[in-house]
Amino acid sequence: MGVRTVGGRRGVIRKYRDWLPEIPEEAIASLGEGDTPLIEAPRLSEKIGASLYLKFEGMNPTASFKDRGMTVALSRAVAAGSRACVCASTGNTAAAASAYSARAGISCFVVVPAGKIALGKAVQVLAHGAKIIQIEGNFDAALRLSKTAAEELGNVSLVNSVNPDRIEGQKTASFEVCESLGCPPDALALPVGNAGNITAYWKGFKEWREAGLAQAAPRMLGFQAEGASPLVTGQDFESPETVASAIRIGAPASREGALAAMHESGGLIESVTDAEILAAQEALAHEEGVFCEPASAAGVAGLLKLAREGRAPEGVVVSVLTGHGLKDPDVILSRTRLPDPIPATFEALVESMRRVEPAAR
Ligand code: AN7
Repeated sequence: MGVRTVGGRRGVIRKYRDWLPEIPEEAIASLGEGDTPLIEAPRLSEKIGASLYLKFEGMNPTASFKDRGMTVALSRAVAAGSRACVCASTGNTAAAASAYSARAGISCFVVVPAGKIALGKAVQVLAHGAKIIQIEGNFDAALRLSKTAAEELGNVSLVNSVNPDRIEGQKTASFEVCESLGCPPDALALPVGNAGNITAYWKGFKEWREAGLAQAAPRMLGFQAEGASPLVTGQDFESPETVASAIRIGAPASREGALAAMHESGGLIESVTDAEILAAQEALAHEEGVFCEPASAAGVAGLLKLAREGRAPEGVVVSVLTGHGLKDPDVILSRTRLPDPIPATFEALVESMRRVEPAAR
């Protein structure tokens, strides 16, 4: 029998079995992913002029949305007899592949751009005992190498989102959004890097509608970081650059899926600057109490930009917060720091509390 979680979250395979490719019970590798909260965001709603909800995917077992696709990919790899998996990653795919490989009992190789993945994600890979290979090249080079490795070496599954099982698992997030709201939202805003997630959400919303569970599907609003925005400019980026390391991708593998989602839904794919991303990350943390990593704030950054330009969507809007803020401590520590210690006296405490600033800047 597949390894179960008992009580609480069932995991997306057991929850949405009929919507997914066939997976034998004994092959299921799950950590109870999915069922993440949809959190109201009243203060940001006011700024945007719509009812904004945050789908907080940082609440998954490895703290990013990747777990939804990885449970399906690893379970199917095990069912097919794979002895190992390989992936390229800007960090979160690596963390999820490492955890689900450990759960599935197979080896895991992750290929990453040297020095370019956030600290928390690298630590996760090391903790799970996966093999991390740092290359002197960017994500796009890592993906090319990983594909070739999977093709040339026997029994090694590629678990990037070019693997359709990843998209199948990730589409379950749209089902949850529809179930939580009772209907699809009017618009869904999310960050776009390799473009697997926007492809998966759109597939999920279409299937929900085709099954007769809803009449409509949301407008898909994708946002790339300006320094890594090939879907906006129409040109691949040879040296993508952004503070949002998760979406530092110059040649998205699921380009077609992303463009189809935009066109078919009457949506858009635009870019936001690093400054806008960091401001949105801070607004989410300071004003709504939700701490996500920089890339995950791109959707809210985009909505705030559209609002400033008088183009914000109306009605119910969901923004997907793809990963947890603890993944990338450096980005916070580069802007703020812990204050110096004070003497352990009441006077010093009061004096310190009187100072206006909440933390040293
Ligand atoms: C937090 O881990 O590509 O558009 O290798 O980690 O589906 O690529 C991560 C992507 C958004 C973009 N937010 O999703 C990887 C990787 C976070 C992410 C994205 C990523 P896609």
